[in-house]
Amino acid sequence: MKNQEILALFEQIANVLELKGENSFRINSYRKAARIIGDLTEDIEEIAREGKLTDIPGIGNGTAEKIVEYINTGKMSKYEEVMKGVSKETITLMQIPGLGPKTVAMLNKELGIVGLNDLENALQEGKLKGLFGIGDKKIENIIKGIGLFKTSQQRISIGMAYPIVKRIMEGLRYNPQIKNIQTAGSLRRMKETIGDIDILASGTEVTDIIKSFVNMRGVTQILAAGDTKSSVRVEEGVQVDLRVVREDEFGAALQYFTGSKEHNIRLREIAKRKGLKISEYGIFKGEKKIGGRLEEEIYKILGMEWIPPELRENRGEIEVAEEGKLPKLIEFSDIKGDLHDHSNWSDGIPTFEEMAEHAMKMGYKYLAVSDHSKSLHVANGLKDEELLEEIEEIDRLNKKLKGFTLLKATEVDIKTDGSLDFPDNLLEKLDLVVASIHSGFKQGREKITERMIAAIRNPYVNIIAHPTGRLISRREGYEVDLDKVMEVCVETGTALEINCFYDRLDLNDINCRKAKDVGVMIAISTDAHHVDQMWMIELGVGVARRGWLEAKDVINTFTVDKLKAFCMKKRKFGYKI
Ligand code: DGT
Ligand code: CA
Ligand code: CA
Ligand code: ZN
Repeated sequence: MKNQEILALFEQIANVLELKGENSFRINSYRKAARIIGDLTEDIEEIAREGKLTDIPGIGNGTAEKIVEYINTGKMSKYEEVMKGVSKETITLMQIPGLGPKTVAMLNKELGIVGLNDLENALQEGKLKGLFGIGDKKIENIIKGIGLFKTSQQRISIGMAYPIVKRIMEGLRYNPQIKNIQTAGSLRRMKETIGDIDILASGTEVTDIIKSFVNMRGVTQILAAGDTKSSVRVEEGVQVDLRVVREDEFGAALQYFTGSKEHNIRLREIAKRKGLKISEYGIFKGEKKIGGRLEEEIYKILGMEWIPPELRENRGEIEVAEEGKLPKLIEFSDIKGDLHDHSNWSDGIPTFEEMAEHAMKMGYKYLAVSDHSKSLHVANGLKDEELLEEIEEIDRLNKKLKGFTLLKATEVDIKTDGSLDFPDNLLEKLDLVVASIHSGFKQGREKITERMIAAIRNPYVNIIAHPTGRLISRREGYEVDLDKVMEVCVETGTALEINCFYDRLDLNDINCRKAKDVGVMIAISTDAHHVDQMWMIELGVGVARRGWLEAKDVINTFTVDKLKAFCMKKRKFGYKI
């Protein structure tokens, strides 16, 4: 169905004509045509085939000819003619929310602005103010529009993509025409940032499926709507691609569109060596299709185990799968509790009761209350006596809870000199101690490494939280020698955290794999400040899986007794000077 493509062409023609200052009658006729096509419920190709385009009220001979030309040749000469002499940069400018063709034309005439760079410079130099029709409010809107446009061009964190996908899948899941639906691309591989969201569906009524996709709640722009593929932009700025394939090709397409590209290239080489061919349509021996309905078939026919999507980065997974020795990756259902959470005693929102209740709902057996320590004033860190009160309060509540334990914990600050923010005789009273760096980021690699190692050597410290301090797309993190840190972690029985908060995901996948290789235990924790953030554990499990981790590598898969024993063991034996 080409309705959306044709609509977009007419809209673009109208915009460029307006930019060029053509008379408004012609411009309006293209806008009108675009609107009429947008309202059609039938496939425009079908109508054209029957020669009935001019039967549509508002579509004249000239418009009909252009539609037919596009359907037959894939080109529209009027469009190409109109676009002549207009730079891509200028077209981009018109895509910025708040900037229409008229404003862009005026900016070009008055200030010689051609593209985004020029516009940003002019804004910075305050040149826009005072131009015709441009007041403070308009300038504010343009700045906001540029921001929105830029985020729409960037990669987003997987934690931002996740809720969007959830909403989309929920919207489409109940469409009876869809047989099968799955996410693909970097999202299915749980990569920490996502360029665009890929969704794959199968079903027979392709046109209807695509129509319900482009009409979904949250769609702000239709980028393309073809016969089997459609791309839209949603209100959060990210692009979403939907491909609809045949039922018997679903597995092959899922394999292909999950990627990564590097993984797929390697698989195709292996197929070739075996005299086979794989594509998004199936796996073939000569002309004969020998599989493709299920993704598993592709891997099986190629002589290897099915490879979980998170491993598909061509980092050795194919060779290991050929030997049949892939790890049994950790799953959410292996997780028995969350070991880093904040309550309303420091800078969190929930009460202990609310935390426990939500944790039980998630199927957990325990949850650590790890509020901040006194030096972290911005986070309302607990004073010594407040920690003591917190401990008493948790003890009281635990007596009431059945089959569930709130663990007495803290996120104690590692101060700039490497000492901890609470004395040992306080830490001793806790079940579990999480320690982390929140200050002195610029101290340099050697000093920071020393600080962290000093904390790891404390017999009460069990977990180092967000070990590198990075914030995705916002902050690099401090410099730290993780090899050295890991060495001391192994020696002392101290775990490193995968902080699941969507903008941290720290440790990352590569460092997790390194940790596993040298024998460091991992904790997967959310750092939730609100119960509605506890779902992010799924993001951390994704990172762990990308780091090849199994349940046995992760301390919060342990039973509460085993976990407590893990912590006590360090106090008794693990501390070496
Ligand atoms: P992204 O969107 O940048 O986060 O990364 P992906 O991996 O989702 O990439 P995307 O959306 O461009 O394409 C989805 C998948 O489709 C990709 O992982 C593998 C497959 N694919 C796309 N283009 C090619 C290609 O040219 N060759 C191969 N082998 N696979 C491709
Ligand atoms: Ca993608
Ligand atoms: Ca894509
Ligand atoms: Zn925290």
